Amino acid sequence: MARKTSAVAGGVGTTMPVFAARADGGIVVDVDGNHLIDLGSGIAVTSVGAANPRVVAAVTEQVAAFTHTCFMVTPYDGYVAVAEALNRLTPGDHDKRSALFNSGAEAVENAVKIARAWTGRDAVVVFDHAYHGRTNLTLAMTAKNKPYKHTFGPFAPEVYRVAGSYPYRDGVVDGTAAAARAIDQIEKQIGAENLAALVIEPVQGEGGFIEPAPGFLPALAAWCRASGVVFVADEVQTGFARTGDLFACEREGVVPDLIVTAKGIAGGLPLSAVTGRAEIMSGPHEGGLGGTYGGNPIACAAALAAIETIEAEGLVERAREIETLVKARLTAIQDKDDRIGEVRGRGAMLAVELVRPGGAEPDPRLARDVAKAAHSQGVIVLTCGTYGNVLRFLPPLTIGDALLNDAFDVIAAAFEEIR
Ligand code: PLZ
Repeated sequence: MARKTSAVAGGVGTTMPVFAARADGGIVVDVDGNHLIDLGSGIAVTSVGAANPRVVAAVTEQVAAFTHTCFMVTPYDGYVAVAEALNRLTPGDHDKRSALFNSGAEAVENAVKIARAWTGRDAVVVFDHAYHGRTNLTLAMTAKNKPYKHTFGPFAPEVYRVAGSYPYRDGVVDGTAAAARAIDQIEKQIGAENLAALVIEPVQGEGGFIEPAPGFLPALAAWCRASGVVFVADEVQTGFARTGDLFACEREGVVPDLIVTAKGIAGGLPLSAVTGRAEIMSGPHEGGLGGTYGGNPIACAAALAAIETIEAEGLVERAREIETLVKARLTAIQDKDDRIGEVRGRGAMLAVELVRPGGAEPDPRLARDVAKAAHSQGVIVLTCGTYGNVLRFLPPLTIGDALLNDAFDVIAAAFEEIR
């Protein structure tokens, strides 16, 4: 940590002062030989594990063959195979195309470019509590000031924020009513004819693991279709089995025009994608989309292995089993503790929102203290939320029940101790 402090820019923070030596199967081993239980998956990335044998073999083979040629110079099969897999697996059976990039933020930026090229319109709608990345355009799309936006403006124009759906806090349990509120704001303040894209996380991630009220997403998607607005699902955090569906949009049968994926797509290697309707994806002129490393062959090999693992090992079903186990543990804690305002989430994307007893006032200090206590007992947990008062749980889908139960014993004890 001393070397980190003197070598690494101070703006780059770490959750724990622990350096990893090895990781897999829900365990991170640190350089001192301590074993930590991983309920973070590197922020929802290593869903198939952090050293999945299929991924390791595929990457090893590819790295020995060639590391890079640049797909825009001399293409290679892996990129095309990943595009085919994405076109096959993402919601909807219409004709699709995909383009590959490096990070979630880069893919979100490209989804906006594609939507603007297709519609000839400028405006982009995003929601309260949204998180879409840390590049300039995606910072404009991200809601929270600190730590993301503070001192880093000015931000890209033509990004408009409207009310979302947060049943625990806004009390609107009818998703169509919440959608009507957002649509009214859009029509009054922007005008559908000026709107290129509506970009939404089907379950909000960094903003607090917020599931919208049922009906919210379908109503927005229907309005977009009727208005010629490109409906973009940001499934960077929710995608690839994380929520107990391959993609979170599937839960309500929503078929996005464009879907943005990253994180869980490639077993820990940096890869992201935009997949969508063939006609929309073909809007930009040839050469208009790209980047030196986008769809790097090693990352593509990893993605094909990760996708094979998700399908072969039934990880969608496993995410649902994790939900059952973890929700039971969390509601057992909540039954004895009125500081847990809500237990929520889907699959292996679960959270508790912490509040002051007897009300709903956010308690970020409790979230920090419980996380710290868990860390000191060797359990990696993360916090999130606009108010910093949400503890979130994102175990790898390959973790076993025994480790999960060990971890939630620690978390239950932390709630008992911290009063
Ligand atoms: N869209 C929905 O969750 C990344 C960010 C961590 P990148 N979330 C973790 C941090 O503090 O930087 C994310 C996301 C959603 C986009 C992104 C951006 O993905 O790969 O981090 O660029």
